[in-house]
Amino acid sequence: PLDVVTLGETMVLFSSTEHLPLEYVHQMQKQIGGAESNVAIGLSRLGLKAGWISKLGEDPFGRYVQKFIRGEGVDTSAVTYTDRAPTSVFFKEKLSAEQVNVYYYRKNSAASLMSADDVKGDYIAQAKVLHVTGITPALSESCKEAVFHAIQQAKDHNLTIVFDPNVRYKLWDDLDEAREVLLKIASLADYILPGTDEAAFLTGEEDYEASARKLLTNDSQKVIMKLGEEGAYYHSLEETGRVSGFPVQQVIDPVGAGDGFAAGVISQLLEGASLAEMTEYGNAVGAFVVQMSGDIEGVPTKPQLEQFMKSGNRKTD
Ligand code: KDG
Repeated sequence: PLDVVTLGETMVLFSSTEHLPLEYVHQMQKQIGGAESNVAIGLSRLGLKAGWISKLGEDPFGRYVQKFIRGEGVDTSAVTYTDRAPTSVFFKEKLSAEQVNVYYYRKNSAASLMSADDVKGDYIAQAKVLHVTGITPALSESCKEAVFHAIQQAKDHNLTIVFDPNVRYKLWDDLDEAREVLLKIASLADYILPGTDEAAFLTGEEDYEASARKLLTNDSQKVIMKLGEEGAYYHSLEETGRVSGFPVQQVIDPVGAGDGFAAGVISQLLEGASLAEMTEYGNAVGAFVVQMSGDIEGVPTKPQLEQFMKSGNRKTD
């Protein structure tokens, strides 16, 4: 049995090791990155069993991605391979610690060929939580169908659905379509985890409390909104609140913080914790991740996380 199932594309990531524009970088570090596998790996480090559904190219990078993710303890038995398209890659340009750009080489990738057929009901039924992001439906029509099929399977088998909008403007040709698709998924989710700018994009509402309210389309839904270093804000029909962020000594690489946040939230959701506790854990894992290079290299194990949370030097308002 699994605790959590997620689906999406993971790419080989080439990351520059110096603060330079990419055209001047000579050496790069080979890692992997993919929002959904980042969450699965995060959950695995926190002691939970996560499964990741995807499609990889029948090539060395495909094997590298699967071995890496499996090596982190994530179940990859639902991953399939194709020889019709390659495993995708992306490059991370670091101009400074906070200023990071990504360049994708992922059009017509192996993962973009994923379809509803790749999402098996029996596999989803093993888990308690389905995690989806707004990246997967942007990859192709068949990937979008795969996401909606996964959501339907999750509903049929009573899983809790967690949705991170992860708006990637570079991946959508039409932003109105993006908004429509992401709002549709949000309306089907139990937990929605946007950033403030994503919530503003989706609702047209700049004020974050108002946009959280607007994202709720039924009484049982909950929004946990990331406020960056300020922490996060939770909103449900019964309660709202803000949980301040954890202090970070030095930001090394902000990419992956949102995925760490999702892993922290989901780990507590599975423990039956309160919305405030879920938010607290999300903040803590997010703060941990930004202090190391790479999307997932900085995700803590459970003892590391608890030690960090106990150390206590919290930011005050
Ligand atoms: O959240 C981090 C992701 O953005 C990164 O790993 C790459 O999955 C990725 C994407 O599509 O942007």
